[in-house]
Amino acid sequence: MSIQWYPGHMHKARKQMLELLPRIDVLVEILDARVPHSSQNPVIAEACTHLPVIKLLSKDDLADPAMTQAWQTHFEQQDNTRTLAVDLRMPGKLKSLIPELVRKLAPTKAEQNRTINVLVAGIPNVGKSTFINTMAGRPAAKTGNEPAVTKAQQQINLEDGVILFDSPGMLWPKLEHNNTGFRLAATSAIKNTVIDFEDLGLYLADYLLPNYPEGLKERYGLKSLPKDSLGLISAVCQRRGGMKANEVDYYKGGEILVSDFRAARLGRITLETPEVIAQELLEVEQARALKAERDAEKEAKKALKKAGKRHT
Ligand SMILES: Nc1nc2c(ncn2[C@@H]2O[C@H](COP(=O)(O)OP(=O)(O)OP(=O)(O)O)[C@@H](O)[C@H]2O)c(=O)[nH]1
Ligand SMILES: [Mg+2]
Repeated sequence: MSIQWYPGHMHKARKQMLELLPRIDVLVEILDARVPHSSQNPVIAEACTHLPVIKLLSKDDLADPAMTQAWQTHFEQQDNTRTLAVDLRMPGKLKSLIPELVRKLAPTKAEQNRTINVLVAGIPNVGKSTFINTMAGRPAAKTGNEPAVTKAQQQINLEDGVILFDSPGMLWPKLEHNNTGFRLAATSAIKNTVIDFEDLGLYLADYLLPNYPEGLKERYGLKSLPKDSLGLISAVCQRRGGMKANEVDYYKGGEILVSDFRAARLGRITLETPEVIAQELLEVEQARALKAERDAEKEAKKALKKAGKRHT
């Protein structure tokens, strides 16, 4: 199964972002620390290559700390890129650090005491509006634990000569690797109504069994773990009310597992590593090359057929 979600308002948001870009000095790209690569929107990355970027890894409180460190090291190898891993709901270091970092990344404007315009962008539900509110110190933007809460651009003036532009969460028209769709669905970037929780539950079970066994054992009171994903979902159903007429309800079991993951009841978990992503990018490249080859063959056949017709 492949998950896709690209409603019309995201297309509109993309257009609005492109219109705003000439005024922007710094990009704050918010990524979900549980899926730091899968939550990077290639459309935003491509449009903003000319801008210095602060990658904020949000929901740090839910992610595996060792993996977050690995991802920060990975991202900081890129030019003009700083990273911070944070719980965006907590003002803590954010309130002083962000204006300071922004000024460092836009030194000319900072020296001339001119206003610095910052675009806050990212996929749905990643914490853009929460970040704006934390920085503003008041509930200036609407937030909510579901994707597509913000529908239009909004700007907030901070006292330090920095303007933050909030924007609607954006995905892109095609999620090329199936795992990207699963990871975005698991972390609530995709609307629940387009998710098949049976498939998503099995995907998550497959990943968690070898990578985070202790959290599963503890949450579901298991002395040893089942050998595969079907076995895990079955155990979840038996222990957490997912049986229907004495049969395992895999859809319900998937919903329970996903909900426990989302609330960090299985521990702090990250769903991807830089190494796994490097492998998946290769797979995407190979799939693209294969498709290009097939398309070329089809075109060649069509051309041959046309030429044949002309000669008869
Ligand atoms: N645990 C945790 N929750 C967070 C964090 N940041 C945001 N949230 C929660 O995530 C949910 C989504 O936050 P929003 O700020 O509305 O996300 P958004 O990116 O503006 O979402 P859209 O406008 O729908 O694109 C809310 O329930 C927030 O409370 C964080 O760092 N940790
Ligand atoms: Mg929002």
